Formats: sequence, structure tokens, C-alpha cells
Amino acid sequence: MAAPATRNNARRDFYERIGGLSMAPLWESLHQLVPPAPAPRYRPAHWDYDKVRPFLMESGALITAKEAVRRVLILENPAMPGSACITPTLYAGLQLILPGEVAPAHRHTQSALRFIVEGDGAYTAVDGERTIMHEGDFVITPTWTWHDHGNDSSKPMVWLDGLDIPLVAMFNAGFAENGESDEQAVTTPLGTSDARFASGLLPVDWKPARQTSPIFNYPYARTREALQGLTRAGPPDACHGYKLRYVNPASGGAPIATMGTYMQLLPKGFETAAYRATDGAVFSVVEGEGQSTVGGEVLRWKKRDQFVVPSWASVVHKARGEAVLFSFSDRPVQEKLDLWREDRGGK
Ligand code: GTQ
Repeated sequence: MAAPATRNNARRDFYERIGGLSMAPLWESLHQLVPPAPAPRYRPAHWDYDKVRPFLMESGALITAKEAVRRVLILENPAMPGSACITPTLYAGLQLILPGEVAPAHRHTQSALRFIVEGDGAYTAVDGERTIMHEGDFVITPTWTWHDHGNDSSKPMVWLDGLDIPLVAMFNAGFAENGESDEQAVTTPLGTSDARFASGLLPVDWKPARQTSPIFNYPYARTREALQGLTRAGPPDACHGYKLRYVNPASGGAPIATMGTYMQLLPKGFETAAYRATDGAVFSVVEGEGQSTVGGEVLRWKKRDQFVVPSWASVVHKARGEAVLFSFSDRPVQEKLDLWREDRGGK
């Protein structure tokens, strides 16, 4: 072998020459390409609603929902500037609809979830049926379904948008169309999907045509009742407190194929055992206040705040009073691909 300097020069020269053929030496990047454990290049982050809300309201005076199509302030991971991503696979934003406004009908292959942060009484329409939204409701607009949003109430309405935009972009599978009118025609009476699918019953001859849930609003009143019931039924899980996942009743899978959604209750003063999983997750605080220590960083949160926990970062949640947290992640995708892992630290 030649002396190190000569050898390094020879290698650099070699890399340059093969670069001309669009080739590169694997041995220079193998450890990065196949890391011994996840080494995410994004960070924990927290958005304080008291700081965010004035800007949201200011955006309401700058542009109408109609002109903007969707008046949203994107929550971008501070370690991924310009990406419009909150994690490498997920998009999140806060959408504002003022009284009397309509966000016009369109459809796209990206799936969306809405988690209602503030306000009551606005609607989302999905493929001809409307649902009225209340704080804490979880609403889906599945892939390629027509959707428009409108606010017939007297107060601003704010929700967290979660979309699989980065995943769809990675596959180059994005398509979108605008509707012919701002508001799509209502063809199905209010409450139909709820009546047909949300009571542990299904229409007798109904067969699912896709992975998406036939329920498109999972109201907070029911979710809260379920959590409350759990607290009476047994002790909390060491890592999660009382945690439920939203489900497509026709399949047992996630309501949206690409995003898992969860709601958890942390009893007063409860501190979770250290936990990590390969799905990075976006949280929205529904009730209470507390803190999460994420990879050693302390995020202090309260009702209506949003925060993000990266893949494989160790997380410990601590509630001051009783607290309720909504979250979403790409876990169903990782599970489909046999990739999802968790580390409960023995608990
Ligand atoms: O409501 O359709 O935050 O298409 C980003 C893209 C919301 C929506 C977003 C969208 C939407």
C-alpha cells in the first residue's frame, strides 16, 4: 500500500473520475446509509399556542381563505428549513377559517387529518357529506376525496392539519384537482356516515373498497368518554398512561392508511417511563399542562400547544394536572413495511 497522503490523493482522484459516470464509493458513506440505529436529522420542537395565535389571526387579515385556498401556517421542523415538513414523512400546519369563509373544494392523493384546536361549528365536507366539527374532534379527508371547509359559526375556527405530503412526494404519486364550485353539492344528510359505521355495526352488505375508514369524524365527546372509562378499568400503562388508537371499524387498521392517530390520558401528576419508537410523532395538547423530556430536551406544554417527538428519541411525559394528548405518526406505514420498532426500556 502507498503512503497515506498518496493513497488519499489517489482515492480522491478516483472518486472524481467515477463521479463523471454518476457513480460514488459506498465505503465513504456506508455507516450513514445503514446506521446502527436511527439517527434522525430533525429535532424536537414545540409551538406555544399563545405565541402562534396572534400570527394566525394576523394572517386572517392578510388573505381570505378563498384566495389562499387553504389559509395555513405550516409548522416546519426547525432542523429542516424550507422543507415544509415537521418530520421527514409528515406535514403539519394550523389552518384558520373565519366566520362566513369557505376553503374551496379540491381533491388530492395526499390524505389529511384535521384535529380541532379552537372553535366549534365549522364544517368539513367529504365526498358529498358534511360534518360539524368541535374542539378535540378528529376528522379525516382520505386520499382523492373531494373536500371543502366552511365556517357558519360566529367565531374563528383553528385546526391542526396533518398530511402525508412528504411521503407522497417521495413516491412522486401526487395528483390534485380543483372542484367546479367552491362548495361541493351536499348529497348525503348530516350524520349518515356516523349512523352507518360508528356504532359497532355496518350496513349488512357493505364491503370496504379501500383501506380508508368509512367514518370521517371521530368526535371528542366519545373519545373522552372512552378514556375516562379506561381510568376506571385498570392501572395506566407505564409508558403511555391510558392510550387508545383510532381505528377503521371495517378493518381494525388505522383510519388513514398512511397516518396513525392516537389519544392518551395522563393522570394527574403521572410521569411515563422512558419510551422510544421508530415513528416520529406530532402531538396536540387537548387538555391540561405538563412537560415532555425528548432526547434530553424539556418541552413545556399546555392546552392547544403542538410539539414533535423525533424517531427513536427517548420521551418521558409528565402531566401537572390530568392531561390529554392527541398525536399522529407514520406508524401504520412502518408496520406495513415490517419496520416499526419500540423500546419500552423494560416496562
Ligand atoms: O385542507 O386540503 O394544510 O391540501 C395543506 C394542504 C391543508 C387541505 C393543508 C391541503 C390542505
